[in-house]
Amino acid sequence: MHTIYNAEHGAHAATHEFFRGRLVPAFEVPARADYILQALQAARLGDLRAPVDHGRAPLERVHAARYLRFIEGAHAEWRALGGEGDAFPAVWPVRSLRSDVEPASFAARMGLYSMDSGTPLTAGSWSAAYAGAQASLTALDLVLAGQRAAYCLTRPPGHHAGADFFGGYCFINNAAVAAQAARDAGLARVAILDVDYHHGNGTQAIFYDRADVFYASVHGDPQTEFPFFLGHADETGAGAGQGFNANFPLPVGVANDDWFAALEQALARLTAFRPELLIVSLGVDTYGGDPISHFKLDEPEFRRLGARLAAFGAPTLFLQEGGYATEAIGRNVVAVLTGFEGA
Ligand code: Q9C
Ligand code: ZN
Repeated sequence: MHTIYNAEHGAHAATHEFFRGRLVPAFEVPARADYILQALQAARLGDLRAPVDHGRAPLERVHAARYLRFIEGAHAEWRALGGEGDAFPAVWPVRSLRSDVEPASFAARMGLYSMDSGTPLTAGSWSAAYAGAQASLTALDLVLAGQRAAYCLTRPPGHHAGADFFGGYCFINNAAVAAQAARDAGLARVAILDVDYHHGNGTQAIFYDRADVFYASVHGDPQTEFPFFLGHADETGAGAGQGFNANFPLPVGVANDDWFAALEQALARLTAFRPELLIVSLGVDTYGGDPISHFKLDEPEFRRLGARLAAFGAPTLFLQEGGYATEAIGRNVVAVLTGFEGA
C-alpha cells in the first residue's frame, strides 16, 4: 500500500492548548506524523509519495469559501492586532445569537468559525491543512486509478471540521473533501467509516442530508466524550439522507469485543449500502495508552481491524485522524495497514 505523505504537516506546530482552564503542552504535535513515518519505513509497506496540488476548488466543494479565506489569513490578522503565539477563540454565537452576519471584529470571527478553545490556530495551520487536503485527494487518485488501497499520512486531522468551522484539532475535513471528490469523479456511493475515538461531527454534518455518502462511526459516547454535542445513536440522517448516517457510541472503558461488535454493526450498514469506495477516518486514539481517550485497543486489535476492513472488500482510502500516544502511534497505524495487507 502506498502512502501519500504531507511533508508540510510540521508547519502546524502548536506548543500549548487549553485543558481544564490551563494551557498544557499540546497533544496534536508534529512528532505524531514523524513517528508514523518512521514506523511505515521500517515496515516497508510501500512507496512514499508527495501530494499533487489539486487547487482550492475541491476544498470549496465542502467548505464555505469565506471560511477557507478566514483560516488562510487568521494568524496574520491575530498578529496584526498584537496577538502573540497561537490564536484562540474566546466568544461564540451560541443559541439566540446571530451567526448569519459575519462580524468585522477578528475575535468575533474566530468564534463564528470555530467550535472550541482547544484548537490552537498557528502561523502554519493553513499551509499544513491545505497540503493535507491535497494529500488526501492524491491518495484518492491512487484508489480511483485502481489501487486496492492507499494511506494518507497527514496532520492536522480533519473529521471535527465542519463546512464553516474548525475545532477538535481540525481545520479542513480531509475525509469530506475526498468523499466529495470521489462523487465528482463519478462514483455513485461513497462510505465513510470513522473509527477514531471521537465522533466525527464535521463529517456527519457535511453529509447529513445526503443519500450518496453514508457516514458510520464507532466512538466514545458524547454524553461524556468530545465533541459532546453530536454523535448519538438517534442521529440517522435528515431529508434525502434519512437512513444514511449511523452512530455507535460506546461507554468509556468498553471491552474490545464490544468495540468489535459495534464495528460489525457499522460494517453491516455499509455493506447494505454497497459503496464503490470506503474512506476510513483512521484515528488510533482508541489505543489503551492514549492520554486523552478511554478505549483499550492494542496492536493485535489494530491488526484485526485492518484485516476486517480488507475483508469488507471495497477500494479503501485510509486517512490519518487522531492518536496521541506519540511513541505508540506508528506501531498502531502500521498494525492496521499491515493487517489490511496481510488479510
Ligand atoms: N485537551 C481528534 O482526535 N480536546 N481530535 C480534548 C484534551 C478535544 C480530538 C481535551 C479532542 C479532539 C481528531
Ligand atoms: Zn480523536
